[in-house]
Amino acid sequence: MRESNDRDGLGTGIPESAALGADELARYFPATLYDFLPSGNGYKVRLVLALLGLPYRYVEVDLTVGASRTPDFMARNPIGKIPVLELADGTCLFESSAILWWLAEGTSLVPASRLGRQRVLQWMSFEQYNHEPTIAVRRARLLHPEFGELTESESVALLERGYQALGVMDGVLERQDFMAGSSLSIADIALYAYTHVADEGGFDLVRFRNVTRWLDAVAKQLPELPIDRVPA
Ligand SMILES: N[C@@H](CCC(=O)N[C@@H](CS)C(=O)NCC(=O)O)C(=O)O
Repeated sequence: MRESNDRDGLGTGIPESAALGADELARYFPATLYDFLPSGNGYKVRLVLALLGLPYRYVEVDLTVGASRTPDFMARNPIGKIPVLELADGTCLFESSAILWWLAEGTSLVPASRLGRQRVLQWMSFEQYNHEPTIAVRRARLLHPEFGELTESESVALLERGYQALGVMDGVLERQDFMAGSSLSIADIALYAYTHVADEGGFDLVRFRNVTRWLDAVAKQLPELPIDRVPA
């Protein structure tokens, strides 16, 4: 049985446009996204920008040669990581969850209720602490051995912890259609980014039937933008 939590104020349907006001759109867009195409963290931002129809220029930062650690890049993000969304007035936003929140606030992708917002943040925190450090890291190290080859014990530990994270998601999605409730939110987009390519990290999703159903449901609501395609 699925749990409906409409009472939590989660909206229904996809926003047709950003909730940013006309003055904010004029001040902040077009923006520039500093990104690395295989990155799920960057992909989350690409998806939300496309979903909200926000204009931006895409700049590839080649992480395989350490391009996010140059003084020029570190002036945009002192942590030295993509994605960075540089707004038209020069303001730089970093940390994918925080960028998503800034972009989507006021649309149905961020619930209006206090409890709904807590749920979105709780699953975005889970994504950053339990999901991304296992599934994304295993995928990155397999796709790009230049980031450092995995030892056998690292490989086994990442697989085990990644499967644990997928198991948690599968249990939640047994009871409800989306991670934070009954409709799509930025928590789903954050978790979709690396889950939909988990096979590239050696994860077999077949046994997670709720996760695979959810992947299809999320994909149906997203723009046609594969992770390996440079945005137009
Ligand atoms: N918590 C950050 C993580 C960002 C992150 O780990 N970016 C990676 C690529 S996915 C990166 O830029 N690595 C380059 C480096 O550390 O030098 C977020 O969600 O934005």
